[in-house]
Amino acid sequence: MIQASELILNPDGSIYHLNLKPEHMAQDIIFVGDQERVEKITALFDNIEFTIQKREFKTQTGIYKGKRITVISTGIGPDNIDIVLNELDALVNIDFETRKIKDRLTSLNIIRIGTSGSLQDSIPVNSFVMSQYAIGLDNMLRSYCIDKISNTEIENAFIEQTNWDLRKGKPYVIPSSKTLANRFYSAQIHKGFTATAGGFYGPQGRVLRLNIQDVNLNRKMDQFDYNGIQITNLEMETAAIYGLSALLGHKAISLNAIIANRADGTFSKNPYQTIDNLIRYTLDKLAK
Ligand code: R1P
Repeated sequence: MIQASELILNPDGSIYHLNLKPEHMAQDIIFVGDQERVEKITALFDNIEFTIQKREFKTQTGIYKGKRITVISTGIGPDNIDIVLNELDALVNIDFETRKIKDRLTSLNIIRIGTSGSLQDSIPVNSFVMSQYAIGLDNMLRSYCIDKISNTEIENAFIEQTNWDLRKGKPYVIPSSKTLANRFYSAQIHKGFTATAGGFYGPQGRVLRLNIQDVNLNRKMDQFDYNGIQITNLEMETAAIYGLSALLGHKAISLNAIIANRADGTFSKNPYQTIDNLIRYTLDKLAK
């Protein structure tokens, strides 16, 4: 039995941070960072059956072209992904009455629609990247037992090629779900290797007033090559989503709207249009 201090439920029986009960969730779940993006997606739905928000976690469940979908905002960063994925998994795989893990486990489909910065000249602003792999630079996942799911060879190549300082923790590399990658790929999307940072400024090499530990990291990441695999883009959630999904038995794919290009210094003139295009692309693939 899982103790009350470990699996925390609200007085109405909903899970602690997300405020959701099991019946509120669909099996197909879209993650976005920004809570305002939730309604941009559900505005395209045929109907919305449920809405709730607590902190940055806004959830809506409804029907798009006959398919029941939940959209949830995760806020920013891998630490939030730890909360969202553990609580979503608890909602489907732990019996809240008995506080025991269910005998039959449910596997969720998780699709992230995020914004991201490209590291390659060849991936310009306003394009889409589907993360085939992700490398977590943030350490969150290292609290779990990840040896069976992480790719040590690519991790070691990254550490060597970027002269990574292990005092920052050991990066972890996790693939997407192959099933979802096949489902969401088309010729209009770049296949990518996404780097997930644990912060927006220093951890992504941005210098405002503080000196950073490695000012050349983005350039070295941009030049990284492992048997032809190059790092395409930087954001803040994908590796954590892939890692926890793999550990918990869920399928995950991350789709990125490229709104900045860190290689040539450009920023999209119409980022909202690019995100809107990716939303429509994703919903149509999901409804098929
Ligand atoms: C940073 O501005 C945020 O934007 C990106 C990053 O991953 C981070 O969450 O994604 P979202 O637009 O989905 O939030």
